[in-house]
Amino acid sequence: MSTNPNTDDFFATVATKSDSGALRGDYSQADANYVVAQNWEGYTPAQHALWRRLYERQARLIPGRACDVFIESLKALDVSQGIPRFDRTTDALYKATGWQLVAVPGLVPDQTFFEHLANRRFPVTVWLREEHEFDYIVEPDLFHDFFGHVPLLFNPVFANHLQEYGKGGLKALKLDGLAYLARLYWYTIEFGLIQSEAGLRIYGAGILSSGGEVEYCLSSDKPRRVPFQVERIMRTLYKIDTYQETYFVIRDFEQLFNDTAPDFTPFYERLKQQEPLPANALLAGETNLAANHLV
Ligand code: HBI
Ligand code: FE
Repeated sequence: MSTNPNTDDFFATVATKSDSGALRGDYSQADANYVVAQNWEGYTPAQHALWRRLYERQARLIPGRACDVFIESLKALDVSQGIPRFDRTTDALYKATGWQLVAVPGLVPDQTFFEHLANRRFPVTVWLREEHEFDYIVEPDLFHDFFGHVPLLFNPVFANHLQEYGKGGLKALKLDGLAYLARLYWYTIEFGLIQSEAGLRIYGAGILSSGGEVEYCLSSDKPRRVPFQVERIMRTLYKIDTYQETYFVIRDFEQLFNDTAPDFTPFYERLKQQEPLPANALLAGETNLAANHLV
């Protein structure tokens, strides 16, 4: 299978987490950092066509819903016509913010994932979902990783934040705080909303790569929309198989960067003494921000 020393542990962990008990990617060619060659030439015309359809659907949904920097960066990336070449994107990205894309077979161990981020490398899965998964997929695939995550890496404040998150992840592993930091990632990088003068906007990659949640998260009256607060987020459980029950809203990317700058050691100590909050909690004194009611 693989030559990585920690592979067996990793596969054992994944087996307990995923329905199929297995990872989909081919890990046999991965190096010690789980990096592989993208092998762009290997994608079939049908896979490029599927990418174009995924892209078209999402691109149609995001005007007035995604934050401006996402929309502008996506346009500049010019990847509407087929599966992008990671090396070409890296050329542009490295110039903009010093980040690189690395190709990975799929999910990688937490430690590896954080080491990449801490070194300004973003792991992008090489395989694309299949036709029958057009609307919904559990594991991150190429479309989620690239379309959802890469555009914001062109924003310097966000790019710096994600590197700090990677360093924080390595620290959290030592402090037994991973569960708390993973909640922060989930409710920001994956499912975060941001305030704008024109109303709420999306910056979370899990939403931006989803066919249904783009509209739901902004317009539905069902979920809560709560001002961003780090320790509150770290206490809050999340759902992985339904739309989110709560979204947390940042004022701007500076807030995300600044509020996550402190040493989380005391946070973790306090959190370990507390019960987690359910995904739909609304605390006393907390504002539930109104939906956008877009038309
Ligand atoms: N691997 N490829 C990949 N992508 C992820 O988002 C990812 C991962 N491994 C671990 C991981 N995420 C988690 O540690 C974080 O989401 C907290
Ligand atoms: Fe993701």
